[in-house]
Amino acid sequence: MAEAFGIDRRSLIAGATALGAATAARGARAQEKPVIDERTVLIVVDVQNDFCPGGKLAVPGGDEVVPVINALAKRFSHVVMTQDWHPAGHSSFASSHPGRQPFEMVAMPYGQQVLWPDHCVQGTKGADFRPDLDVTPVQAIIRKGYRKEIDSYSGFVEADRTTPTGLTGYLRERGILRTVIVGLATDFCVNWTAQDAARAGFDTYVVEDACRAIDLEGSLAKAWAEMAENDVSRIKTADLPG
Ligand code: VGL
Ligand code: ZN
Repeated sequence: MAEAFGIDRRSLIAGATALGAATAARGARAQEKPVIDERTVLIVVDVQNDFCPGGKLAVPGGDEVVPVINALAKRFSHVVMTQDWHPAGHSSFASSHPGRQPFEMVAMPYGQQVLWPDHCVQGTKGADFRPDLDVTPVQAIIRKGYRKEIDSYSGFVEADRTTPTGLTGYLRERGILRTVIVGLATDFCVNWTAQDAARAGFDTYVVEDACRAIDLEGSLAKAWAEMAENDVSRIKTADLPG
């Protein structure tokens, strides 16, 4: 029933969009499938060594997204990547909180924070993009999580929910209306990046087979539910035009 309602609402708002709004406004529902044109950007989230098998915060199957993303990126004229980029001793690391273990929660001034194993430390191999990831088509790399006291899952706004990374302005200046989001991890950085993209007014799509999840205690199902509630469309690579 919820799905039937979702489709209904989507087509209603798609109709309203066709009638008027030239720019994607908050609340404007993305169409079922995106076009890939001069106003569409591919955002590749955190495809870094530490999030792949053998890395410090390995996402199961994380490396499997690489060939999928390499093929996809060739079809976009705008490609941006995000890079998790923490200083040593970052406040999201369990090692910075005596007596605490990775994957426990801790209260930060900006809210609840998962504590992670040390990962993506600036200048280390773990923070590098996967060597087989084709970075040739990439026009901009947005680094995030570089402030010691604030984490940033999102490529748009840090975890305090107020500090912008500059990505919204960059995409707006380039005339972007649609974002297609892929990478690691579905339930954390992809999720937050996608919700913020939609909130910023971009029609937003997450390509599920070009993502992999950490899935901590149901976080993946929760992430998909939150994304759906916040106007993020879930698609597959096969839904994209060739
Ligand atoms: C991420 C946890 C910590 C991610 C980054 O890229 O999803 N997850 N830092
Ligand atoms: Zn991180």
